[in-house]
Amino acid sequence: MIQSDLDLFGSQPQRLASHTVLLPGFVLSEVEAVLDALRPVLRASPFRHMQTPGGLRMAVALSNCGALGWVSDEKGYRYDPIDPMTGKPWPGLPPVLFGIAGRAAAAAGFERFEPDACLINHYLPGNRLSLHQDRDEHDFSQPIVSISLGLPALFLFGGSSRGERTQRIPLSHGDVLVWGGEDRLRFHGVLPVKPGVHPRLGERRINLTLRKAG
Ligand code: MD3
Ligand code: FE
Repeated sequence: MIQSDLDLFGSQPQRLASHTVLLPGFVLSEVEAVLDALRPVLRASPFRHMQTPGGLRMAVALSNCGALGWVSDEKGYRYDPIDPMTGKPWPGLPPVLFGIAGRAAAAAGFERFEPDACLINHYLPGNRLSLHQDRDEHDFSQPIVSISLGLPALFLFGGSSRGERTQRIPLSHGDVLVWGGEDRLRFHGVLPVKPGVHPRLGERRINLTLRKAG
């Protein structure tokens, strides 16, 4: 098989830091199953723009599935079992996402990852996510698994303090990124998504982050 064929199906895992692994194209063969699973989730709990505790509207729209969902409002950031938009529990975590998360985590060296939350971010061209840490989860010993779909993006991979230099890492449709251990609390963000049309998802980027929140 020639190299360009290999790239179509994803190349070898890339270790970006001691406990951070990029799995290029890890979900490419399962994208349709993932999209089929997301459709009913997003019908029940549609994308919405949340407010930051400072009163700003987040540019990135989001939803959740799983026992817990990440929410933000004037009172702060937290995980909540209830979708504030519907007053009902978040849709269940689709088995296909639970399965991918476990296999990706294991491929990156984290055994027995059992996520209970999946944050679904929706980016339009121009949308960015400013530098932050993910620290609303209960147990930082558990990794996070991220699945990127649609338009590509450059994610910013920083250090354990905000001021440290950041690396820019491209994330493409079908890529999975796993980070844990001493990388779990690194600052990170996403640069503004460049205008474009993805052949399957159109003018958007969707990122799923599977977490053990509770
Ligand atoms: C964490 N999402 O939802 S995931 C988030 O693409 C979030 O929507 C981004 O950050 C997104 O909280 C990024 C990928 C990511 C990449 C590198 C990291 C998360 C990371 C490095 C350290 C810690
Ligand atoms: Fe994050």
